[in-house]
Amino acid sequence: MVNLDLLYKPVSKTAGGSVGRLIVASNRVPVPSNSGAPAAGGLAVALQAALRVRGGVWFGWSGKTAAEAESRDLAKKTVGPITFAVADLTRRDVEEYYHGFANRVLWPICHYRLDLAHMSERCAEGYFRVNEFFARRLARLVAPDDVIWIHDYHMIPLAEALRRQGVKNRIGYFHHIPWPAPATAQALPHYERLLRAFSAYDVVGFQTQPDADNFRDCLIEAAGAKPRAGGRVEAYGRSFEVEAFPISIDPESFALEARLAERNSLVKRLRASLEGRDMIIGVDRLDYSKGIKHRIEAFGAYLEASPEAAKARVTMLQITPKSRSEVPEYARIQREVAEEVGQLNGKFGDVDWTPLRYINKPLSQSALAGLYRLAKVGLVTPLRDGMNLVAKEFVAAQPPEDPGVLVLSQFAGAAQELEAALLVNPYDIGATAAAIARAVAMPLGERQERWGDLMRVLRDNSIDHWTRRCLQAIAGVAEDEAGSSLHPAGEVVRSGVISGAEPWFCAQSLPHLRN
Ligand code: GDG
Repeated sequence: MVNLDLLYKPVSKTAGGSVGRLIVASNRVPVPSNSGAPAAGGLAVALQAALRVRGGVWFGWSGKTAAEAESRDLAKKTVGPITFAVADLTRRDVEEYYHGFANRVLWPICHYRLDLAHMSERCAEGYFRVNEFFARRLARLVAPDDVIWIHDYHMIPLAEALRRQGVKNRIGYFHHIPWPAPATAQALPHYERLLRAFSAYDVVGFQTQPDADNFRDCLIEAAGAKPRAGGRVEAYGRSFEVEAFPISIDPESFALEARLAERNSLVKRLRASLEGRDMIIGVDRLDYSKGIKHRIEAFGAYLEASPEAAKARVTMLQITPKSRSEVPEYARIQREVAEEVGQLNGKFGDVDWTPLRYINKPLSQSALAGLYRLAKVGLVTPLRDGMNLVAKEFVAAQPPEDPGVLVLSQFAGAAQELEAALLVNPYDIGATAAAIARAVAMPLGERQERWGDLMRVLRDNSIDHWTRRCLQAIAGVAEDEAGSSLHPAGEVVRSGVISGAEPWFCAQSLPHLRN
């Protein structure tokens, strides 16, 4: 078992020898419940471990609305060395910043779905306004030595807004979703304003190297940025690091959870109901980026092409908790997927066989781990995904003596690492159907070999490793000590003025952290 306290021991000390706290900011904050139930999900657990060791604050939106947000106090809860501090937003803020710009502009465009982007100047202004509001609230909590780590696309302008409040600390950002190539990214409203906002960070992290490269290309094309050694770029008068940090899970504890879940009553019920038939599993939030409709079509094509599969009554279980139902594009995909499920079952089903079992409610992580372990095939076929942790969880949950096979979209960030999966183009229904057939029929030896390779990747880059790498980079002590001492936090390269609130800031204007 990894000793998290050792992993997250502070990596930086200031000249005076004091050690800064960690401040995490994300759209949603896992404020512990009064029951004392632990945070669910690997990322929340890992961030809390880091916060526990250094002490610190987790800041974000409360998920609640209030008639007047500005005058309200932050709701705070302190558990040991961690303070959870959350702010309410007004209904208009939520509409414009969250549903409007974050979920109807940034999310679709970063997932290459320009056709689903809903441009609105009102929502764009709301997005920047709410980030200013967050910055005013957060700046009051920041002490000089603190290190700040901001998560995800809801909060891109937060560092820039903090700098305007005079915050000079080291600030890092992690983008959990893809960053598209310039030709697509240019469709973002306020494109250059967003790019400039990134330059207020000391480190900007992406899931994969192609994402980091895309981002760097955007800076070069739009701002004449200059790439420098050690992954640094100079843009908008500032030098900062752009790096790939592929997020992961804790494979050992997930494997343990899956083993223990064999005793879970839901898992037992499913096993009994399968009566020895092979099961294929899909687990996704109900989101158009996850490729659920294409996947159902591919399962249908597989059943069509493999009469033996229909005879063997191979069964697919698709677990799909609803998400963002207030956004019209999500309400539509909800209807469309339900219709596809009905059609498939109508076409292939029998009085004693429902080929596709479709569940809209969320299950416990333990049940999920146990279900992955029961499945012969994990079907993870997003049309585009920053990483996709389901792919990694499926691998970790497999029994080594009889592992299932991962069929993985080439457009998931996870495909960059999980090369031993069966990689597919999810738009190619025939090819995905063929990959399902190959996975179901794969001999034990090949399954074990592929699984061994996949597990090695997970063990080499666990969530703890990811957290430590990110924090070291943000603290500016990892690979590029010289670079960071040349350009400490807040330094303006060309003007030579060391201040986080210099004119370039004034010239323009984080299942789990988000839903
Ligand atoms: C974003 C990026 C990136 C799902 N259903 C249930 C449930 N889940 C859990 C899974 C997994 C998580 O939700 C989903 O994570 P993903 O990575 O697959 O996808 P997003 O939610 O889109 O996350 C993504 C991620 O951020 C991290 O950086 O990988 O690319 O889009 O952990 O297990 N958990 C429970 N019940 C469910 O029914 N308990």
